[in-house]
Amino acid sequence: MTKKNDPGISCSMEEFLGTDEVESVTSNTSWALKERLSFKPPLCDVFRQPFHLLEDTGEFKFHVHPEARKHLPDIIENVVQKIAGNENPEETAKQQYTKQRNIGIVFSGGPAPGGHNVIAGLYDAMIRANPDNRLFGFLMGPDGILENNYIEITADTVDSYRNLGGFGMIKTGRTKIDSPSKMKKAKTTCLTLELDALVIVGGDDSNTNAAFLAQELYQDGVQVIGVPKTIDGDIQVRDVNGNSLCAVSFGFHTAARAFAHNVNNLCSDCSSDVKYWHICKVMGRVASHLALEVGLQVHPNITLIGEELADFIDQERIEKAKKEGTTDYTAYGMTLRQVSRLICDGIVRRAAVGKNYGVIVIPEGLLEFINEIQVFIIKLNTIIADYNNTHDTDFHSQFPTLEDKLEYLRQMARMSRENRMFTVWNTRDDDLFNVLPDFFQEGLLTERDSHGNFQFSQMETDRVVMGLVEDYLKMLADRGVYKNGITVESYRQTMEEGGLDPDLYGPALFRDYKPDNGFLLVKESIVSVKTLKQNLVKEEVIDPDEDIPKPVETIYKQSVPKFKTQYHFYGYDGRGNDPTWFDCTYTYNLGNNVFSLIANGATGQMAAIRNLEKEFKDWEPIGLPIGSLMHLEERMGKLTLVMERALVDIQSPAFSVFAAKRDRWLAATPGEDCYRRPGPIRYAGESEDARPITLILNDLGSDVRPGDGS
Ligand code: FBP
Repeated sequence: MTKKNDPGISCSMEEFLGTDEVESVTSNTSWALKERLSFKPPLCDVFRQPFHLLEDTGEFKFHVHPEARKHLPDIIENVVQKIAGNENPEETAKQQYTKQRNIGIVFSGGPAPGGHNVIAGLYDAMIRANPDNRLFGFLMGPDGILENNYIEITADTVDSYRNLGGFGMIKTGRTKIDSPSKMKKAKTTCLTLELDALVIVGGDDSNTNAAFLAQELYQDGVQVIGVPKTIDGDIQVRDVNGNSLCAVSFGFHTAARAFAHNVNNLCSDCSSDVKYWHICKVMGRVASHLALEVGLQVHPNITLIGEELADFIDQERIEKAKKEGTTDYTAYGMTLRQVSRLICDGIVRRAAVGKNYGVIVIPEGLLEFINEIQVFIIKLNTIIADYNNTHDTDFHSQFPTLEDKLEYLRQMARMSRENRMFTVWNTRDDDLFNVLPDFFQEGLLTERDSHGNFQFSQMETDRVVMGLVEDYLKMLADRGVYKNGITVESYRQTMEEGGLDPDLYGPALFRDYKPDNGFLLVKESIVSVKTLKQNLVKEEVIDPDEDIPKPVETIYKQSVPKFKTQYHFYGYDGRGNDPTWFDCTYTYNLGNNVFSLIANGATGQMAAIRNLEKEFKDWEPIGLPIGSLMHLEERMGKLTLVMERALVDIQSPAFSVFAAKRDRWLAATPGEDCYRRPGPIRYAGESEDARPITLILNDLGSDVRPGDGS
């Protein structure tokens, strides 16, 4: 390589491209990469000891499901185990701990920042115990196990992925090992590779798989350990007494921080050009944990939390039904229309103080919590299935267009009204359904998958909600309710510059005209130039044959809001982000934890860290019995044993703080907005955001009684 030493001497493009300087500035190895690769996450004290043992604690209890007891007999008696240091074990224990092992590891499901550090932590711990230990990484997720497709993970492989995001080292996939034939294939691979242990890094379904594999491979002596991964943050474990044992899965913090940083950038943007509402859909298949964390990190003007909407009770409907001597079973859970009204209310209030812009956060899984959507899906599933069962042709061929399908539904609703007979589809269903935008109606009426299930992931949740918002805002604008507030100063300046007396026109133009009001709102009855003139004439500030004075028209035009939106989706970007300090450290310790569990013979356990909600010095590595965390859930139409997923607890301190502060964060008052700058992701050194805010608040408020307003 040549060096272009003298900038004064010209050279050919070919020579220029061959210089060291060009090579260096365009190299794949950025300074950020070098820094990340060399970062050493701190280890929990216990992992500084050369050996570890597992202490069974009788401290934590679970309600074990009888089905789990029946299907997982060899691992169901597992308990919570603490990893304890053991400086000087007996010789046999030492030999057992350090014996040569073959370990397999697989990533399962969507990527989550920190996965590579699980591998790094496991690798470092196993090499410390015995340099001959071997680690095999199954490629492309569980398919790698089924097809015996793997790489051997070496020191060089590990060193080139330390502290990096993604699952690039061995990739991932969503295949489930959920049938006897797949179980058999998995077993064959484990035995062929002479694995002592298999590590499954995944979400609720993958950890469920880990438990069943642990049972399957028990007699063969292959241990199976799970690791809690998912950006959705819905792997959270508490015992029956509410003790938190795993506050969050890894990857959540990074994804939330990445989303928060980007959402905050939009807060800066919208409060600068003051013309857009930025609509931010954030990932999270069902639970709204990510949306809540983004809300707490950034204070966007409006953040929706699905779990809260499902919990809503419409008192008005209940009272009305009571008066009529009936019960309204549909008064529980918010409807889409109510959600859109809620958003509109915020938009209108902000516009009134001159803020016709803002940021709205909508969780990806929102529709799961909207009662009527669930009801529609169930009803339409039934209607389509019934039609197909009783006719020679199928529903979609018979009614190919949306209009055909709607007409069929209308007929059903008419039948229920005219004949006063019970049909699955009644007039109220039809009314509610017709409020939905076409594309959403079409989505709900599309063909079901092979199991007859509706695919939520195909819905554009944000556009569904905002479509209704736009319609309603238009209505509010037509009614004169949605208006831009005008500052008193700008009103007076415009009028005086035009040679008009502001105090003469003020009472005719504005509701509650007071010169010392911060913002003035044009009267509701003024919704057009025509109605403006009518008002001015009525208030006798101009004659009927006089034109509207230019400054007055200018003020009116300024009061008419334009609702302009920009849509953003935050999901894959945050999921692929390099991990935060929290996730780097959490996962590196999880990897170490996995080795301690394996070296002590554990199987059917999930590696976890207790006290994640506290400072790092309090973190406590533990093993959790996966079998005890299972319950029955409907999957593909049948009840199945799965690890329980945690939704946002609307009684939790974190949610309560959010709920108490959100009106302030809407900032529908004159003056500055309340946006918070979380800053970009950090990984070196502790900082104020060393943990998710949700965790910090839940810890701070752990002694506060729910509903205690004092
Ligand atoms: P995991 O639960 O497998 O970690 O994945 C979660 C997730 O990132 C969700 O937030 C999102 O809805 C989904 O994956 C997207 O899945 P896909 O990668 O198949 O598009």
